[in-house]
Amino acid sequence: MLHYGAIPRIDLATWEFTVTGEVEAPRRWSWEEFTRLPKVSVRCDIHCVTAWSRFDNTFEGVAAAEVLRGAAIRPGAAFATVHSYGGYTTNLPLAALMEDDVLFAFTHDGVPLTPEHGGPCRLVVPRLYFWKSAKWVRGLEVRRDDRPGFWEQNGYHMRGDPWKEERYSDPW
Ligand SMILES: Nc1nc2c(c(=O)[nH]1)N[C@H]1C(S)=C(S)[C@@H](COP(=O)(O)O)O[C@H]1N2
Ligand SMILES: [Mo]
Repeated sequence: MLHYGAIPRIDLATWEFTVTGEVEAPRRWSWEEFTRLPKVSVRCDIHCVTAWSRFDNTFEGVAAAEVLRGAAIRPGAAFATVHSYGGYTTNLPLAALMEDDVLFAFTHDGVPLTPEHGGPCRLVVPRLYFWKSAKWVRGLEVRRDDRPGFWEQNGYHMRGDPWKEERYSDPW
């Protein structure tokens, strides 16, 4: 499964990225502002939950920790919902999002992300299964509770660590 639904049409003139929810200082950037933030480059392997992996990728963009810097996360908030254009969501612990290899990427192996692969901007979380790496991102919502995202509501694991093979949630 590469993505659910159609590739959303995104106009850079109206693109925005927001940080909302349990923060004292909500943030909002235009494309021009967002792409002027300090950049990082991350080299990683990626693992889809349905068995395939893609080795040795280089992504460049803005570190998730940089995006959250200055937002003043409220005490008690420990999770985030990532929101995408098109309606996709996924949930992550803030601690996983703050790892230094997590970024909102604009390029893959030196070229701008294609719409198919999440362009203009996608999340990349190398240490978790790739469904957590939301394509076409438009913002982060900081939360106190761990609200399941799109796949997580449909049986995928809340955490998704490939090394622990956290693919699907246990039925209960
Ligand atoms: N917005 C959005 N992001 C998404 C998905 C999706 O359905 N919608 N699918 C996820 C899944 S299951 C995978 S495996 C990867 C695929 O990324 P790729 O198309 O760049 O290989 O995107 C993830 N990000
Ligand atoms: Mo996937």
